[in-house]
Amino acid sequence: MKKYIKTACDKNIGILTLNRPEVLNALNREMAEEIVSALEHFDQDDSVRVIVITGSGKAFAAGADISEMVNDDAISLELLNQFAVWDRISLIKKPVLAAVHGFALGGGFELALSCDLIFASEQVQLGFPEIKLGVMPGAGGTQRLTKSMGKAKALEWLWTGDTMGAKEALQYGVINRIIPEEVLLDETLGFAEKLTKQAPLSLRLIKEAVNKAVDTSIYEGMQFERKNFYLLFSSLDQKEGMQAFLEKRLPKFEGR
Ligand code: DAK
Repeated sequence: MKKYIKTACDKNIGILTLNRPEVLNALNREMAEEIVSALEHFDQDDSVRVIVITGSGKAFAAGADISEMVNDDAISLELLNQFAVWDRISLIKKPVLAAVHGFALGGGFELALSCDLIFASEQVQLGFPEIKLGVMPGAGGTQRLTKSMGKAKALEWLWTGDTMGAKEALQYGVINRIIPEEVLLDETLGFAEKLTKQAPLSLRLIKEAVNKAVDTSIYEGMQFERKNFYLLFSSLDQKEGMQAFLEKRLPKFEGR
């Protein structure tokens, strides 16, 4: 039984709902553990092909729980080593989609940026207000925002701590789509369902190769991509996919 999140599985989609609405889903340490272990559980579950993260109430997540951090110091944080939990998110192999509404701030924005795709509502407010607390993002915010919007724009948002609206976020490639809030989750689940029909091994190896492209030179990335391309040719789904094309029928993928 989870205290701060809810999980469900429907049509091969694992749905993780942040569920601490009374504090706008502020992420405390126990909640971070719950999120990461639920993601890992979905990643291992053969009935799940795509994962969707959403927030209950008025927000996706308004950041890490400030009441929990207020008395931290550098040594207590070093000894806690709480980022080790967060780092495990980047090891999730299946596609992870974020359906983001209301506020996604600080650690909440970092959680969204750790997802592969972000679908956001029209009224979303994204940002890193850490500077207003005298700190800075620590769970990948400076890195991920800079990779997605470039140095100059990222610095502007990180230095001001201002929130970014949906249109700006879309313009700078931070989010994938803007969707009216009342249908945000349904449309995200609809897109996720489309992905559940794709070859699961291709999905995960494409994700791995694209992430490599973000982190390595084009040459290294392409070598890596090539290995994953070859690897897919040892799957049954490659045989099925190509055979189905030649037989002019829809493929039936099994993830093997
Ligand atoms: N922490 C704790 N409580 C929060 C919270 C937060 N981040 N955000 C909101 N709340 C609580 C409020 O205190 C309030 O509680 P009550 O007073 O009702 O008991 C309730 O949620 C509703 O919030 P408001 O009354 O303030 O609602 P408003 O609509 O007026 O304002 C707001 C919404 C989002 C503008 C405002 O709540 C706000 O500014 N919140 C703080 C935003 C913020 O500074 N976030 C960044 C926090 S620093 C890590 C990972 C990541 C991080 C750190 C560690 N590890 C994995 C190690 C990242 C750090 C951060 O995120």
